[in-house]
Amino acid sequence: MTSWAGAQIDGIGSDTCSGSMILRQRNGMGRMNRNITSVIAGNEETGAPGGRFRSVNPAATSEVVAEVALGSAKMFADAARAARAAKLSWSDVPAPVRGRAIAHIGRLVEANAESLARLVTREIGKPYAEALGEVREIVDTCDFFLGEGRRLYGQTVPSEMPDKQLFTFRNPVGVVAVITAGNFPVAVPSWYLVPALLCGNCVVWKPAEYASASARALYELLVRGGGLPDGVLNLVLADGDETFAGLDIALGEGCVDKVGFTGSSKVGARIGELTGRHLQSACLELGGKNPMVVTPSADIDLAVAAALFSGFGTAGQRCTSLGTVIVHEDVREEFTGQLDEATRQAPVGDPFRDVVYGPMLNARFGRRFEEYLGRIQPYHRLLGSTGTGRITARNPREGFLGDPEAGIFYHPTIVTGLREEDALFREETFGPLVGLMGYRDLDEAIRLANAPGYGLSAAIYTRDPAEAFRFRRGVSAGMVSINNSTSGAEAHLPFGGNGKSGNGSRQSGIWVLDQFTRWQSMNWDYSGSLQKAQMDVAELNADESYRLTD
Ligand code: UN1
Repeated sequence: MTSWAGAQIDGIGSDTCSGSMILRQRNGMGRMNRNITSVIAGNEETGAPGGRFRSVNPAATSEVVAEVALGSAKMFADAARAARAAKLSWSDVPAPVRGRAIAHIGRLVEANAESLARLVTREIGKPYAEALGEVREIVDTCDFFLGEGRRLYGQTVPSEMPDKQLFTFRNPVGVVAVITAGNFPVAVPSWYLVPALLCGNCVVWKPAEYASASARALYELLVRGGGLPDGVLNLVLADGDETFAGLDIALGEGCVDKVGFTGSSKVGARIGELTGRHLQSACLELGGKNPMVVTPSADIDLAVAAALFSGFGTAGQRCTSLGTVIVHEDVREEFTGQLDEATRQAPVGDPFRDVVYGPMLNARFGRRFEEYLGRIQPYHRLLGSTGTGRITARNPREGFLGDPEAGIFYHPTIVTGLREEDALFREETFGPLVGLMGYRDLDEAIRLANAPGYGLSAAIYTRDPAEAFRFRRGVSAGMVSINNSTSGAEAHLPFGGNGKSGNGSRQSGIWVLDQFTRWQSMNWDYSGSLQKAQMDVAELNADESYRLTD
């Protein structure tokens, strides 16, 4: 078992790490760094066949959060083999005992909530309050699944013949490969890891490189809290190409039985293709271009608050972030004016202060967002800030909290005058940008809501129940909010998308159990004879010609 950290995770500014065997060094800022490695079958993989990656604080890029030793395709495949070797020992642990492991994990995460949230804020720049909420989501997930260990129900089913009984059982799938993004570096992974482990699977987890320290911290809490034997949970830090190649090898060897992936629609399609070749269906949680419809009966103040939170919270880097507001022409001017004002007033900056949002997740996301800003057309009108693009001393944001030059911060941008053919309308922009367009009747609003072809989350603001239900029925989204923002799903509802947002798989709550278990049916004949299904079945004589007479 590894001893990377004690039961308490180091928080910001802390320079102690009980029980640590990790190599440490100081950077120019005097802060303690962490050398982060993969862990396979309980062993730290200190080599870096995939190179080294520096995880920096995106709000203060001179601060190194972790030095990461990246693995290779071979390392990924080795991890899958280790998971396969541990498979029987974990699936043989009675489900209620696995449920207790989940209970302990939940308590340990709770006891480390603030340290973990601080680490998340330092590593990916999510405002601290949101990071605490993210950690809460892990605890909620554990609270939900700890009892599932005592359920994990199968059924007893009547047979069509006497002295024969039918049963169904949920079996673990075997080895689950989990590949996650870094915008929710600990909560979204827990949506996979917790139920996968509870169901009796062994896991290989490949988190985003730029969120390695947060991932490693969660790994420690899971392994220590759950008392997980070596090989049950394996952590592989690697880039996308090596991971893909490693997954290909592992699938080919029959070492991976299920893939869970959260990330872009483009990579999701590749993973779906690869798993399909191995006759598997991946659990895919992909991007979103999430619409919010504002009807004439809407409470405009509420709708503005929701658009601000879901459009710009997490710097627009949730898969559930608001993409386009579709506003009825009768209230368009009023809504636009208020959203512009609210966005101008919104505090942006240091994620440890009280801000609506902080920096981009890392430089890569800043660069990609700039490509989208390059799609702004002369006919668009931009609102919401004192500038567009990166916030700097020469391109300042009024009211910015902190030093914009220290990190990767972008102005919030509201784009009005959007057209249906615009890339900014059709594609996920994954940054602080919200589009705005008008509509005249609800059918048009629903058509526009579905037009980009995603289907993760959609919201409507209305006081008319008929409109709310027509919208629910008409939108393609897996998650619909009435008078609530597009983001902020609760941890025990089915979560997942359609179209470009996923392949219909659902995470969370009882629904995710179907991802991590396979149904097995059993029949038991104790009649002492060979009773043949469909043939040796008793017939009742029905008189179907009978009619009532007046
Ligand atoms: C994601 O961005 O991948 O509903 C998930 C929400 C969060 C989850 C977002 N609870 O916004």
